[in-house]
Amino acid sequence: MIEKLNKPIYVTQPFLPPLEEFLPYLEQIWESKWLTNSGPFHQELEKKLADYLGVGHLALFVNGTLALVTALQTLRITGEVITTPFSFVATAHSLLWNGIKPVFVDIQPETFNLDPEKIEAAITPHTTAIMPVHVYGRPCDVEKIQKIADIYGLKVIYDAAHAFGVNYKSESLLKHGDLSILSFHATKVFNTFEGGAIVCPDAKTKKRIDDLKNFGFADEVTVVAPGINGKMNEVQAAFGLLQLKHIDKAIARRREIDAQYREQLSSVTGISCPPLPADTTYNYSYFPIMVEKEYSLTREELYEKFRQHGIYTRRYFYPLISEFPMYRGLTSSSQSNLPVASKVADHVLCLPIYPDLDNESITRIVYIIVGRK
Ligand code: T4K
Repeated sequence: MIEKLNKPIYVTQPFLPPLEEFLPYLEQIWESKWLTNSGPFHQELEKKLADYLGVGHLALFVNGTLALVTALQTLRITGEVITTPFSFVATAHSLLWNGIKPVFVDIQPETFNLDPEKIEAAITPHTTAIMPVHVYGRPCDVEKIQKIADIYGLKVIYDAAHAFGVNYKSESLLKHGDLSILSFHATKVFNTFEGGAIVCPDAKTKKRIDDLKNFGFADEVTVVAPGINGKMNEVQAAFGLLQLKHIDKAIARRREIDAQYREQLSSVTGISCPPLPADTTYNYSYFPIMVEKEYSLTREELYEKFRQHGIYTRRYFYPLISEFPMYRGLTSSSQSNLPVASKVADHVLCLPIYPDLDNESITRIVYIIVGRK
């Protein structure tokens, strides 16, 4: 028991199926000697994931960042792209990697996502696309964003790194926009150690994506673009197939944890849990709380207190992307342009949530917040 109490608790832990279930996959790889470049497990995972997620087509990637970089190249995006400062830095980095200027727009206080009401004012003759993020897997206002994109002739690429398996109004959230990208990093709801994907609507787009992630090769002798090496290998793909068998159970446990936190934190003054998103089948990928000024500690003090007790919560996403050196010189990075994002980044704290988190650990975490420790 004492040992358990001293064990560090991280914001997340990857879900790992029993090792013995993975060995037969490895044996097949050893047998076939097919290690990468669209092997049999890769092909099977693309089909099974498209089915599971309820999307038309899906191209696997070695990670979510290269999926983002390639998504922009797929649609030949240039100039300026409107995006959010409240995300993981890879979102904006994918723009810089393509020589595109990010234009930051503020977020909504309820969803933490790009505020559609503020998008139009940021559009210039150089704007070619909008790159919103479904932060924590909570849906963006997809209808309003699409309406603006249609009026101004802009593409929409969703960074859906957190939105694996999320349905909105009974349909996959990943169907919105021109493309969506997923991350299958170890810290995500569905992981392939490292990994990612682009979700696209038709076979022709998938062919272009497949070419771009394979150096631009369209066939053995034709290179159509300066593509990257973004291919997922067979070990990752095999692991993904095994994960898929366990994913519903894993999400169900996340849902239980989410419900326990909500119940146990409901009456703590100054701590608020953003309500579950409406019309959404959620994946419970993160559990953010807002540490308000009515709480007995500041967000930083609570974060430190957790650390002293061996609990490693995270301030996702503090600092804002717009505050990093390569972005802070942009006009759109000024704090006066991003008041909501700045406030959220200063008050949010993500509590541990992952399938193996046990009830004792949840109690340990809640005790720290309610001040019994
Ligand atoms: N867009 C968005 C919106 C994203 O959030 C991300 C990634 C991307 C794009 C890019 O996708 P990828 O290229 O990564 O596929 C983590 C992840 O590295 C990153 O994938 C993720 N977002 C981001 C939100 O979180 P860190 O710096 O917080 O990771 P780290 O190493 O501190 O891990 C957090 C905790 O997880 C650790 O304290 C312990 C636990 N952990 C981590 C790893 C890697 C494990 O238990 N086992 C592990 O193997 O960025």
